[in-house]
Amino acid sequence: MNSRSSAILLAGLFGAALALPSCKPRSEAGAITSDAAEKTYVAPGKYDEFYNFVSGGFNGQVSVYGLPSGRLLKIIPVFSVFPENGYGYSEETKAMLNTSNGFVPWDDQHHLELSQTDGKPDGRWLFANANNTPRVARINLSTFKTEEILELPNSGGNHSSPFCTENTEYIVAGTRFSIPMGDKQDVPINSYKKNFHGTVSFIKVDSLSGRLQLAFQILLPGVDFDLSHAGKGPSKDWFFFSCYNTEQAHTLLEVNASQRDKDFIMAVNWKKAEQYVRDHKGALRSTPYIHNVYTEKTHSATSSTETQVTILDPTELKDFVYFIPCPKSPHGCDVDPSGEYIVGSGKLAALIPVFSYTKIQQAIAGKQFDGDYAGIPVIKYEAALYGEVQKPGLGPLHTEFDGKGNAYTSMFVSSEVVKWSLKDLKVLDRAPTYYSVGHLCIPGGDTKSPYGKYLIAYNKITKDRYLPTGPELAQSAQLYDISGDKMKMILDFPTVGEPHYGQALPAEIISKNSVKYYKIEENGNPYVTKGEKEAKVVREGNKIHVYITAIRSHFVPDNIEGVRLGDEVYFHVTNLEQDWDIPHGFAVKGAANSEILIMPGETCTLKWIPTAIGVFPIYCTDFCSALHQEMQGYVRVSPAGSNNPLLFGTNLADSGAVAKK
Ligand code: RUQ
Ligand code: CUA
Repeated sequence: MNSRSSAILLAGLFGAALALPSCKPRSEAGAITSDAAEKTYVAPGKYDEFYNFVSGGFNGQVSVYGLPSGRLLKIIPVFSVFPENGYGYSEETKAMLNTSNGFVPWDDQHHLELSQTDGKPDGRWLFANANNTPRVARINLSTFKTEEILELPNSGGNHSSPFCTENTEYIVAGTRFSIPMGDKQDVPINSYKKNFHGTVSFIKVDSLSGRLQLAFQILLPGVDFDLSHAGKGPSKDWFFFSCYNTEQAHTLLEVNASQRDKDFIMAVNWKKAEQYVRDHKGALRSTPYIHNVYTEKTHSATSSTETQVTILDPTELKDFVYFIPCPKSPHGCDVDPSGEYIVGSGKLAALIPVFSYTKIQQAIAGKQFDGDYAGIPVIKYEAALYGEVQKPGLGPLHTEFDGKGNAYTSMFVSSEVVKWSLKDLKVLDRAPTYYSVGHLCIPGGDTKSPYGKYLIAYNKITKDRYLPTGPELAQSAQLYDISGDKMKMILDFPTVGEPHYGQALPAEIISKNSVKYYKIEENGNPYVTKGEKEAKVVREGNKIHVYITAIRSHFVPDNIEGVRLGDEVYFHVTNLEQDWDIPHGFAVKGAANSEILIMPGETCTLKWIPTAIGVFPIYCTDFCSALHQEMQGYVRVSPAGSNNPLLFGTNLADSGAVAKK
């Protein structure tokens, strides 16, 4: 069989899992153990042991589950607007979704990484990638809010992201799609080989504030960068990226990007790259990209435009980028807790190659190269290889580690998790998944210190696992107890969006720092109202600013008159509560906007452009007290030329609104 027909065959096999229900493992009944309920039951009022952060895929959000119960605790809006709390709809948060393409209300969120100190999750931040419009986000884990989104220039999509170095010095991003860049962008698609390039970006994370800054990009040949992980311990100065389409195909990649026997894992010495940047060896390229930052000082976000990026060219600057051949379109690129082993998972490969960091260093020192690829040295496969896991299963995708010398690889095509030993690369156990597993997560499973008690499989196909819900079924995760020799499935739980990667850590690392409310005296929002006496309505031309307060169970003011057709009304709602778990909501009838949900001590603004004359109800959307249904009021809208004066108040006269000034 030539390599082309074997590629087609394997591609067919890969696709077959989608087409046939036959991927259903036979031993389904035996897959669940009798003590499963006991192991996953978290009694009412008791807390889960772990937080599990799971990417939302095409919903653009991050969801938070408790483990082992699988209970959904929260959806954190990140790259998509979220009417549930007004993210992307309120004036304070709209700026978070600005990009150089304008306001982008959605993205495709695949991977998450917890910030680390000395290679362990420290519970400070969670980073998220956007695969569509290339961006990375930082979520603050004391508030569970997205605090920062940085766009990536010179990039056609960002998949191999946002993995971090062991002290969160950098997070990375890589182009999934190579594209023409710079001043030559309007080119024929079939000039791919000549004109298309990829980049990987290193984003510096400020160790105190978490602030992101695009430190440098590495200019690379036009291939597809897929996944990545940083080294650790001895390999901590290196970053490893998987790449496919080294064929440089631009059409029917299914066939045309499966031609070569091996694609690459790319090894980058980021310490050396950092030194090159310090020595001004990079080229400054002008390119606009947007940086959005949210601060709790003002409870609002601002956008700024960055204009320059430093580009390092590894065909000119030597000894910091190398390619390592890796069989058949590698996807996962995972580094074991010791930092010695780098596991590449070729989607179409019938084995799993494990590379040795020590051997890679020896190969570089001894110049054991197999020529170069687009000017970048290619290390000899055998020179970098520690060994191969033979016959692991079909369609290996991702590997996590338990910290006890074992690795766990997901097998998409054969729908199973395969446990193998890092020492002798022998397969130790297999457990079926339902069905077609993508990523895996062991709490801390990509760090120096995994908490190797549970493994979660995030599956692509649900089929018959839950009650049918029409053509679209719930997405699915499965929880395994991996504390013994054999993996035991103990829970199925549906997830929202499409789960790709997840991260988990012991709950107390985060729960002890959780913010309960914001101090009203520290609220620096320019439109804050710190007490009911300060509530007011101000006209500035056709803009009406309503400084309105919310506290159980009324608004001040709750009757407003004098608004005219043609006005823009801004309701700046301050929640005066100083107590945990008492948000108030705010909505106006007919507003082309979502409601907003205002946390205690916070100010949020809803913009409303009335489209008709009449009296419009306003009300609280969150059932906050016994008299929540009474938490309401009215805004009167008069014709454009009306002389009705601005009147506002709450309970000041029985005739309704009363002028304050
Ligand atoms: S993906 S299922 Cu990380 Cu986007 Cu592998
Ligand atoms: Cu405030 Cu309901």
